[in-house]
Amino acid sequence: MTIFKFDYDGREETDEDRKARRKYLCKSKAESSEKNRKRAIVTGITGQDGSYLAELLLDKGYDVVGLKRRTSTENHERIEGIIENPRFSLEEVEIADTGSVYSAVERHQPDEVYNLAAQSHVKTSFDQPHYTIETNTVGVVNFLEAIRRFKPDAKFYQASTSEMFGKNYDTKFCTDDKKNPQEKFQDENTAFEPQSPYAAAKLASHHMVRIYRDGYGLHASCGILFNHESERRGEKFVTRKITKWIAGFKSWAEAQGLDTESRHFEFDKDYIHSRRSSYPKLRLGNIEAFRDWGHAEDYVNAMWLMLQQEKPDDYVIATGETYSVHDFMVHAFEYIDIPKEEITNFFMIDPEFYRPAEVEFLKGEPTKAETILGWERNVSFEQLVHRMLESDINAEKEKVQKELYTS
Ligand code: NAP
Ligand code: F7E
Repeated sequence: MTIFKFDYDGREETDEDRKARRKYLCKSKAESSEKNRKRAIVTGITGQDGSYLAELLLDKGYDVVGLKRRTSTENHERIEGIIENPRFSLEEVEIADTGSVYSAVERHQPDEVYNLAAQSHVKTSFDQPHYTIETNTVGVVNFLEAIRRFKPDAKFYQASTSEMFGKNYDTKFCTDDKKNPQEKFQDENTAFEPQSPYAAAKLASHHMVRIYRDGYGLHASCGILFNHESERRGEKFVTRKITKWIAGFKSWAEAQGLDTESRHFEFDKDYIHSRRSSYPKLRLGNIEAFRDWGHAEDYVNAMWLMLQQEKPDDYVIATGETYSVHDFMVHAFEYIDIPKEEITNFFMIDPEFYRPAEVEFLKGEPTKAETILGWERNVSFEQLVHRMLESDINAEKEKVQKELYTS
């Protein structure tokens, strides 16, 4: 760095001197604000949560290093909005590869590390258990070790999951009323009983984080996040599968001349039923499973809040409401004016989508996060369903427009 001395040997400051002094002061101000900026590493940057979290951190003034694994073609759709941001950089790191994880932590000396990368699909974990353990457990140990060795004061966030509760739940008022889902819940004290390789791998990591926190004093926290969805949700998860199907169906119906200009189209239902064979039905597995669904934007804020606490800890992040997959479908179909009584005409059960073991019921109790972190959710269940549908319907419209222009 050039050192300017604002000492002109007794002579008056010239215009040239003044310009040089201003330039120096501006530069040193920029350098010092760069030094004061927090640096975060975010793994799983190309995923749903990684993209929302990176946006949040950039808004808060962080430098963000996004880690992605090597892919043969680019998959930057979710990070298109931030990729040009000068405070954002992208780097290839396979999290199960110890050397590349160590190197990233050693070189970047992060203040905060958010580990969101994972093989995140529960059904896939039954088909690929080894790979799931490699990514979801070995990958986490790699980061814990890297932080312990190269940046022990870095704060660490681990993406734990409600899937770890598996079959287990607690009940309010000790009634154990199985018929009333509102009586049942899971919170930080509920015992874990994982039902899939995905959940078992995440639970092993959950314990490893606690061990590094207690054993080495790392500031390492786990968010036990219940299902959270969004317009950016992966297409193999049930909510997005439903909203994408509905958008595709609506677009098809419109192409048949069955829609009006308005969002809520009217159509001759008998006609649609008779023609429906030309549009494949939505195929689903267990539609009786209950989930606690929130919006990912609200949930990434909880991740950040956890790392701003003086003490590391684990927190349940959830809405406190639960709906079945069937309920989700009812709300989603209603959006395009297909009433509850009629939806059976539009989907079918396909055993291919059943899992060897299922988690039947999830409903989180987020009181600890609300009290200690001051966390709150802003997007209701209805808003979540509508936002996902609106986004998929708009995407379908754009697709049709493009096809029109290119044909
Ligand atoms: P997601 O959309 O599936 O994103 C997962 C990310 O991990 C993707 O960027 C993926 O890269 C990356 N990844 C996968 N394997 C990797 C590897 N071996 N090395 C490096 N990167 C790898 O998942 P999400 O919904 O954002 O969830 C984020 C985290 O929260 C995950 O750990 C998930 O298990 C956990 N979680 C999610 C929920 C939920 O409801 N969304 C609830 C609880 C916990 P590609 O883009 O190349 O595939
Ligand atoms: O399934 C049932 C399925 O795959 C939800 C991940 O983000 O949340 C997610 O895991 C429910 C299950 O999410 C289909 O059997 C019925 O009961 O959307 P999902 P998930 O398994 O709850 C947790 C918290 C995570 O941590 C995970 O990373 O829906 N279901 N029919 C179906 N599920 C899928 N995928 N496809 C179907 O056709």
